Amino acid sequence: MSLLPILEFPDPRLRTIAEPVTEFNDELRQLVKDMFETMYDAPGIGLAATQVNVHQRIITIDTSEEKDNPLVVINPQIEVLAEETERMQEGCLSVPGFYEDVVRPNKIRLTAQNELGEEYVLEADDLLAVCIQHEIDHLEGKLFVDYLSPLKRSRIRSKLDKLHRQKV
Ligand code: QAP
Ligand code: CO
Repeated sequence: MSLLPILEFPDPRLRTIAEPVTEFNDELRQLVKDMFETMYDAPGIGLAATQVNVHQRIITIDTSEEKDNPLVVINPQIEVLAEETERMQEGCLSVPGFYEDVVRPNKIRLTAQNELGEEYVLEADDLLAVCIQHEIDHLEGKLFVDYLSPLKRSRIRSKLDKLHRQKV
């Protein structure tokens, strides 16, 4: 098991579009384990492979209080089930320290595969629905800051740029 380094905004690698997973092998299962370890350590409720610089359609999620309900989401597809939207304060392990409101559909149906390649269907609402959409955005090279005003986004970018310069 190992903790994986997380890419941070505005790293251009976060803009990569992820490829579908075609081989459900031990290497994939090890990556999924490492992603859970990295996510729980952060701590976070969702992590997309894009964030650890692996450009395949793989997501780990656990929105439970007890951190005992891991969800593996591979090759996801979603369908919006309701007109209602949810305004929720979102954060992101790739945008550390910043939280802003984002509006998204609040009821979805997810079709995805687990780490064995088995397909499942799940209906989600509220936090889980928002988290799934946030993570699928990562696979498309999209970040929650893209939903904010250009001014807010550029303020976040300069603050993180400054922090990154101090680290080097
Ligand atoms: C996405 O985000 C999400 O800034 C998952 O310093 C978040 O796990 C979906 C985190 C909220 C819906 C609502 C963020 C950890 C974790 C930070 C996360 C930080 C440390 C974010
Ligand atoms: Co994120």
